[in-house]
Amino acid sequence: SKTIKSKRIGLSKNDIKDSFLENLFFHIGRVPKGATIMDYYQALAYTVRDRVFKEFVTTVKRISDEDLRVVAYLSAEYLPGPHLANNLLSLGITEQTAAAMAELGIDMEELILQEEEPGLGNGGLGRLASCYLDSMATIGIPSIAYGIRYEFGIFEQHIKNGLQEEYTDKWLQYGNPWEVVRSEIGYNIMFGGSTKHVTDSNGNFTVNWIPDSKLRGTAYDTPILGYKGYGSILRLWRAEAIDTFDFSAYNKGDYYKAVQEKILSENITKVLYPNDEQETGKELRLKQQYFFVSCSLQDLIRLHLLQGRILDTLHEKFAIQLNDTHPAIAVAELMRLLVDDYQIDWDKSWNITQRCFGYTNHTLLPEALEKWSIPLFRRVLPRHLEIIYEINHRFVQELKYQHGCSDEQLSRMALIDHSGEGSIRMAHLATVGSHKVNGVSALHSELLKKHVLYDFAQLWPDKFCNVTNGISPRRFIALSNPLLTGLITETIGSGWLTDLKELSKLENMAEDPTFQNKWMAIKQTNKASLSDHIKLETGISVDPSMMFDVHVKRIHEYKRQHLNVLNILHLYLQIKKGNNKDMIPMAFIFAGKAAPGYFMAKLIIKLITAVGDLINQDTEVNDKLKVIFLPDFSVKKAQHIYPAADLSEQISMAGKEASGTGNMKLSLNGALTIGTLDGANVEMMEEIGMDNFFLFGLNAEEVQHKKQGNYKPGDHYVHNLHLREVMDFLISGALSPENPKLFQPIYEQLLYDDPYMIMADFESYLISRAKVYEEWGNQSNWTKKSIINVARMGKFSSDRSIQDYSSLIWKIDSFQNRP
Ligand code: 26Y
Repeated sequence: SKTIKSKRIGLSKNDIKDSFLENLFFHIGRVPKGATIMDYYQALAYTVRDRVFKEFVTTVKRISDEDLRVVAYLSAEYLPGPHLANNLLSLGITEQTAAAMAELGIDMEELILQEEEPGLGNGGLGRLASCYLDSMATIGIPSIAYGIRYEFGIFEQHIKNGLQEEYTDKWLQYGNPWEVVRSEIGYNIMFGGSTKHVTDSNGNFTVNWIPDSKLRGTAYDTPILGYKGYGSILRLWRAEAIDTFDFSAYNKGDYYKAVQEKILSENITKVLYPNDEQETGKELRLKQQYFFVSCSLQDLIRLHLLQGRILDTLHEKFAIQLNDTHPAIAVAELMRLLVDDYQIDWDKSWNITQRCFGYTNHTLLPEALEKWSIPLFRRVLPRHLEIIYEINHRFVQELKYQHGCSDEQLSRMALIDHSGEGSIRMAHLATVGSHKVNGVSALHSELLKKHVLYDFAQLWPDKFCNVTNGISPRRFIALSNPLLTGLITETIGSGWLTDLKELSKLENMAEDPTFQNKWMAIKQTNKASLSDHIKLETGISVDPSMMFDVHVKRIHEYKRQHLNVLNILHLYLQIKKGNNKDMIPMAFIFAGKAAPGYFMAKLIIKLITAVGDLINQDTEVNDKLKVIFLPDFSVKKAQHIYPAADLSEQISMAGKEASGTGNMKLSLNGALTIGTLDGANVEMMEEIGMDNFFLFGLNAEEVQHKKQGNYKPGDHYVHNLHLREVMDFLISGALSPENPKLFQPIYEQLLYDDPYMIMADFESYLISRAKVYEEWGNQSNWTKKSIINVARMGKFSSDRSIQDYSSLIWKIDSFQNRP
């Protein structure tokens, strides 16, 4: 990289300007006269990418020269957000690039808005993977992230008549300047068919898998640059047909059948499944998982052998992290590669496998625990089924004869669930095949050991650990909230962006009136900007002096957006009754996607928009209340919303939210939290302090206890007048005159079943909200709390999470800690 001439990748304003014009000409084939804004965006993207590549190549060389241990992060989802602004920030060239563009009469901000973000994930889990990649690159943990290059990412959400409609996400339609295709890096992937067990002439026993279809996975690389740091790579696989793939069809002269097969093989990476809980046995999804896992493991083996090493040491050179069970088939696939393809004996292969893998669990929801039916699995991966049976057999033997487990324990722990047609429990496969298993918050890790993986935690207590989630301060404050970032840096220097604990230096300022005024003014500006955005997107005017109460995340019953709605209806009814003397003007802002097949979640969106329609137009209430549903929540939109929030809604039923990360993003931007003792809220409150956090609701233990007793949601309806009024209003038809029974399913579920204990937590929510209003009344006091919230967020940097993974699980040193 030393031989690359500096001008081509120079960081001065003039070098950037020159390369921009060159790229516009040589990459896009245009001169400024006649170039479109998209042409400009692409030319700037190439200009920045060249500079990112330089850092990337330097890091790769160092890993190879020093023969360093590398993290391979396996995730079916990523949500990197737009790359351009982030790379400018990481390179430290935002200002000179803006100046270079300005000299050409171009507004850089406008170019930044042109970028389509890669929506290659559903929500928290995908975004977490991207925060971790950012942190690994920043700290200098040698890493490669593997995933799927979905042609269509998460659907685009439109709201029509208050209902969600889904449109395909064509993120690649104008090309993707951030990736390079590595046509020479590709692997053959097999599906279906049968296996043959043979003993060759030397008496060696081998298994041949005779598949009925094959395809090729090709690597598409996106370089990832850490903040003033190192390079990493996001390597995504795209499914393609193998040229000479279907001999039988060609031989029979059936050209069209062969072409048909070709098209089918490309389907594997067509589309992201938009579910983040249930996915009932979709064959294509299993194929996606196996496809990307096999490509990734074959790639790791290639890289390992390329360095002149032998496979026996694979675990010394790679720590492979499984992001939930979506890539858990890797356990069986690595065994297959070692045993069948490289003829390493079973015990040795198993030792390597277990030492390679770590497994991160992200959910306790029973419906989200992946299971694959055995007939389906056999059809797609016959050899892997045999391998899983063998792993299971040996595991059960060990439990029986070494640990004296009872039959009951055996059937609870086995990899195979024999009920019905039989199924494979992927969480068990991942747990047995890994040397470490972690949850994503302290509470979640405890509950994991107590419930979902209880028997395993008894058996192997040392295998279990916790790594509390974190977020990238670069993405979620430096990029999203430049004003606040400026004020903080002006006050405590810039070290906090790579050492978030330094934010604690802000504590001294919490009561300083001048500082408070600056802090408040920034929040006000951010709110005005969101308000403009809301007007543009929805046509609704929101007064920026209202309190912005923000509830943004996937729409799920357990996240209880409808609990929030019940409170809004309560406020509405109070105003209508004239009880609005000192009511605080509030804007309730919602955003989030619902899984397309999730009836209740979609009905909750309709409920939010119906309440909005009722309130926003009613002049008797709309100076006190506004209800907004911002369509098509994404990383890009999120960056707009977090900086403008006053209050953060983190109100899941305790025990259901594994961690949450939106909670951290909002608090880092100065919002106070109203929340339950769930997921990472618990640790946030520990850090922030009870006085600066609005806690309410049952805790996880109380929820558990109530569920086991005989919980009667109707009792709360009878005893709480406010709840009764709200529920009666919900069923009155006033929210949907054209279809008075529209919300009956929500009403009846709450009243007669209430699986998420909304009725039980309603009163406590209202009491906690009353404290919110009281505190808001004293703006200086509120601002002090806001400053304290930010000052105490140090723990929740994804840099800290990555340090924890490195020391507890991966045993990898960062570049920073090396001589
Ligand atoms: C099996 C398939 C349908 C599936 C696909 C996606 C299942 C789950 C998911 C995604 C889960 C997810 O996003 N979980 C969230 O992970 C975050 C990062 O750890 C947590 O903060 C959050 O609490 C959890 O819900």
